[in-house]
Amino acid sequence: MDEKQLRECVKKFRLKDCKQGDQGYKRVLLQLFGYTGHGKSAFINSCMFAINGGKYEIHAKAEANDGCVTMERTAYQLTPTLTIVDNKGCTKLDHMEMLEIFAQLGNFFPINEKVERKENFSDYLSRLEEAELHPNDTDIVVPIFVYSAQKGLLDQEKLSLKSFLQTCKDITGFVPTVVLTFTREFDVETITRWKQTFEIMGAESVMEVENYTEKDPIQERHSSFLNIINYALENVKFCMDRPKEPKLERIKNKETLLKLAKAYYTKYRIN
Ligand SMILES: Nc1nc2c(ncn2[C@@H]2O[C@H](COP(=O)(O)OP(=O)(O)OP(=O)(O)O)[C@@H](O)[C@H]2O)c(=O)[nH]1
Ligand SMILES: [Mg+2]
Repeated sequence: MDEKQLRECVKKFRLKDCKQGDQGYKRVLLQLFGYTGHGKSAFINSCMFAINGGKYEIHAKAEANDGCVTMERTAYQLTPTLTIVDNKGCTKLDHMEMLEIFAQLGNFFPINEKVERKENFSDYLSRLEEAELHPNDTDIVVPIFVYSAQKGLLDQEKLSLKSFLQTCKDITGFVPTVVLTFTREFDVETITRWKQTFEIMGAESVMEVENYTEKDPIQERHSSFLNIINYALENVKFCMDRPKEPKLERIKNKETLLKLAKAYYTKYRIN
């Protein structure tokens, strides 16, 4: 598809047009996550530019990382059906930060609200319980892992990322798409090596982009962003071919999160 067709597909996508209808879902959330500074917010600005055209604008601001005691999920509507969600990046992507992401992917933590958190099991538990006051089971969450090609991965990190990506899949039903950023300065061989690295870790789709930035908003490369969004929507269409039970999925996810959190906090004896 050319750029115009891709844009049209993205803009026209509606859940009710899926084979079995919307099955109780109202919107698709593209939930971004990854390390701080790897280009999540720039990716959102780039997607908005690619969809809406016009002039490049900053919607999602780069935030200074303050040690992550305050977490925020910020939503940006791309189309009537599609919303992209930013989060504050991880510094180490350790178990604590992974638990936070799992809860975001399960849509247990609120959007557009600041959340003060403490690093202990009872706090995590009470935040999960609080989520039940306003249970949100009408979003399909599609995970997108943003990673900078300028960085490197140790073998130990590859191992933990592998099981991390698998759990992201267990929660959402989708293997996270890996969006490789900062790719301009690298040759095809390097990008191919990155793709293989992530494929070994279980990724099914690794897509490279050079985000638009304030310094470089000019040379148009909308298709690379539209392709990623369209790929996410194709995956949603595919999974919506099967009968879905949003409420049951939420219960199953809560059990998964509780099990993971309990195992983690017991191991480190943080109650
Ligand atoms: N050259 C280049 N610069 C980029 C790219 N993506 C992001 N940047 C720049 O890198 C810096 C960090 O990008 P952000 O989008 O703020 O990173 P983030 O992942 O949102 O970081 P946190 O909000 O801290 O988690 C900004 O100055 C961006 O303009 C890219 O693909 N290429
Ligand atoms: Mg950001």
